[in-house]
Amino acid sequence: MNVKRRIIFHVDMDAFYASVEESLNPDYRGKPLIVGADPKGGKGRGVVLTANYEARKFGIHSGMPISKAYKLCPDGIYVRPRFDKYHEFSQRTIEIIRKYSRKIQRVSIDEAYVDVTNVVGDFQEAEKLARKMQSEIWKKLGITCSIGIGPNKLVAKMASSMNKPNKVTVVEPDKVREFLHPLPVEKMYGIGPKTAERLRELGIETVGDLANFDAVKLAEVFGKNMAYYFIMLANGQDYSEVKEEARKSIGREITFEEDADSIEEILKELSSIVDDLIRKVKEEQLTFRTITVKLRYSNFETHTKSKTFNSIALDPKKVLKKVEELFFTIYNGGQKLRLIGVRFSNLIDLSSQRTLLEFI
Ligand code: TTP
Ligand code: MG
Repeated sequence: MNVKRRIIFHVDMDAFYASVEESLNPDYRGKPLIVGADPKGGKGRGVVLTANYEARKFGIHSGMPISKAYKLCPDGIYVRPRFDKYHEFSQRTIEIIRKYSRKIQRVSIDEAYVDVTNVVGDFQEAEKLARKMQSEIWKKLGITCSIGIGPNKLVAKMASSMNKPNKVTVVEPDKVREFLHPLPVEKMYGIGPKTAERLRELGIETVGDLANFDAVKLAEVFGKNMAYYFIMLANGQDYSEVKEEARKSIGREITFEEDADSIEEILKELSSIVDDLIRKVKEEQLTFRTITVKLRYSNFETHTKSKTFNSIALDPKKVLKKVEELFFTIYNGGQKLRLIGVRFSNLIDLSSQRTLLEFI
């Protein structure tokens, strides 16, 4: 069987929570910024969630006690996390990536695999595509990411983490071993610090040492399955697919810069969300039957309301009317709004329906 050579991206946002904060407050750019618990002048409890690259120069990293970070960098900017913003940026990033290839697997709030095998002809074209993706994300969202490109998910993941921030790292199939073998074993994805210690006891220091180690001896120590897994890793082999999640819905949420109480402002926002979503739905040759409206008040009280229709005309004005009706069934005019969102679900793929009709 002639298996087509795959080309996979691993996209990982740089200092993600901190980048979003910088995008929302450009004054923070170029200064050490730490997202996490309140340092309370060095007496605060809790940890650093992430730090931008300026703050990392002081030795600050994710998971560090905030009091220690404060000692290392008392003049840094310390902000509390705003998870709804991070989810919003994450969602919007995925929507940008989806324009390049629909075969996407999200693995966390800030990383995704993208299979571009059917989108580009070779690794050179893949690199160009990655740079275009990076610059579109930067232009539209004001955040940077690093992209690893490889013949499989494992290599792509290793490549993106090797070179940050705002980098593209390409590892072509015949360069995989060259790329992986000099790395210390604990740098290998899938090998934790405890396993690395046991490997070191066997004299295995680098990924290359692991690849060249006697397989029988390895199996005696770790068992057959584990040994097989290590050898696959050390040779950069991975046959797992980019598992595309079936698209269940398409939505957009907006957190107001300042909590909103003007109905004009809210309706204007709803209208722009609907326009944006209808455009995307059309682009992806989809239609939908269910509309959900969500709102969150200043005190974080959250309400949603959904309605399913037999069919919906993809006309922004008509859809907006339905969205507004749903909105007014849950909106209490006396309270300020923090967030507003619209989601379309019960999606129908028109492109596959069309081919189905051609068969009849
Ligand atoms: P990461 O991708 O691990 O880190 P990062 O994006 O901040 O930095 P890098 O440039 O090295 O990729 O994690 C993504 C986000 O997840 C991060 O911005 C904050 C959050 N996070 C935590 O809340 N706790 C943690 O311990 C880690 C590692 C991340
Ligand atoms: Mg990241």
